Amino acid sequence: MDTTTLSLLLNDPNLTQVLKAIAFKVQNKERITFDEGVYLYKHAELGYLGVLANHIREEKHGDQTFFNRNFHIEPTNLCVYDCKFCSYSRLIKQKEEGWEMSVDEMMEVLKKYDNEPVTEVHITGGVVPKQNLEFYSEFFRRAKAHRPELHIKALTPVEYYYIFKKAKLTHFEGMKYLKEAGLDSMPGGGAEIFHPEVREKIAHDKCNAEQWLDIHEQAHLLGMRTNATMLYGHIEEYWHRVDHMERLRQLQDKTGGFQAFIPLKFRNQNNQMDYLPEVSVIEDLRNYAIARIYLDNFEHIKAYWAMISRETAQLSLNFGVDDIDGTLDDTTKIYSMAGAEEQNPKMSTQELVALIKQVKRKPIERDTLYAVVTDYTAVEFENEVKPQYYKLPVIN
Ligand code: V47
Ligand code: SF4
Repeated sequence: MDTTTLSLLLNDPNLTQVLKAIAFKVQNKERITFDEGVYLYKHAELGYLGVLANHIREEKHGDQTFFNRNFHIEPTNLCVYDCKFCSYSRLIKQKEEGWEMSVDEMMEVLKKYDNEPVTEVHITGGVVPKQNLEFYSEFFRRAKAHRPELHIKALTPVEYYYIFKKAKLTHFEGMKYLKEAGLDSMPGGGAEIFHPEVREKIAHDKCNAEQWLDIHEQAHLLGMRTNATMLYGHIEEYWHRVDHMERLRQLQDKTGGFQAFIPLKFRNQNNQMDYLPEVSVIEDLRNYAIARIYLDNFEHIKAYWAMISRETAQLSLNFGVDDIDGTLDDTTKIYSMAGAEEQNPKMSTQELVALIKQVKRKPIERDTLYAVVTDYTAVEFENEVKPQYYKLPVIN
């Protein structure tokens, strides 16, 4: 455990009083305040944040680095909403550019993985009237009947709010109905930035913060585990990020139902906010680290490699991250459309393991609920695989 580096930091005479007080809090496992969170964003440099976040990460998980074997189904890329940052959806009126799957078509995608050792299907996409409560309950029932052990992590409060309202159900009734149909857990999407000052500018017509949080709360009450995301690096200010994490921290105190926090870097291609520059990798790492420090009641901080690149995912493991999501298998279009480096994100288990081992961490395949499936620390593959990067730096 990295206590020496933290002790060295605590004795650094150049630290401001506030940074020193925060470091002591981390050492004593005390919670930092809203103002201290904002102070970190404004004043803390990368090295300092890395020491604190890595200390917390190693206290919680040692060198263990989690991933799972999953695939995505994106039932539609049409959407009734108009989020300004979204590169993925086509408004309903541009229907010719979109797809909208039937339950049979979704089952066909699911069945492609019949002989693959995947443990999770992650379902997310746009919001359309036809994909309603009955549509999803039929799909969940058929998916469970076909492959009972496959974990269904599906949809977000954005879809649920729309679906339950049309079905005239409360959030609790709707979640209960879908849980009984086979829904196991909920991914973290749709959170964006909670504060209305930002939300009204980037995602004005979908569920608001209170509705998003309430649907998660009802899911937690029903015993489901869920994730939470934050879309950062666009028009928000630092205090909006802290406000976002504060709301999550409060709900987590109440229910304990969140598993992972996943910061999502705003990517600026093919959307209505393409005039904004993207933030730097340094800012990405600072953000992971501050999330690790602020969200003391979240077990896991996840870096979504398909979005931030394999190299940044490797680096993030020293800045509080302990999970890099899954193998994906080429089934998600959300990030390639938004400008992420990889057009068809896909990594074999062997490649993921090599990526984690290269930065001297322990690769652990987990299921959705973080039960260990395989510890790859001592596993040697027959044919050595080197981490593959989508591009190599050009040196002139
Ligand atoms: O809610 C949309 C984001 C999210 C852009 O829970 C964008 O395990 C960046 O939530 N730039 C969906 N981000 C993806 C998501 C997710 C991903 C991986 C794992 C999990 C999990 C959840 O994608 C949306 C939105 O915040 N998004 N457009 C964009 N231009
Ligand atoms: Fe629709 Fe989701 Fe895109 Fe918003 S982010 S427009 S809700 S698909």
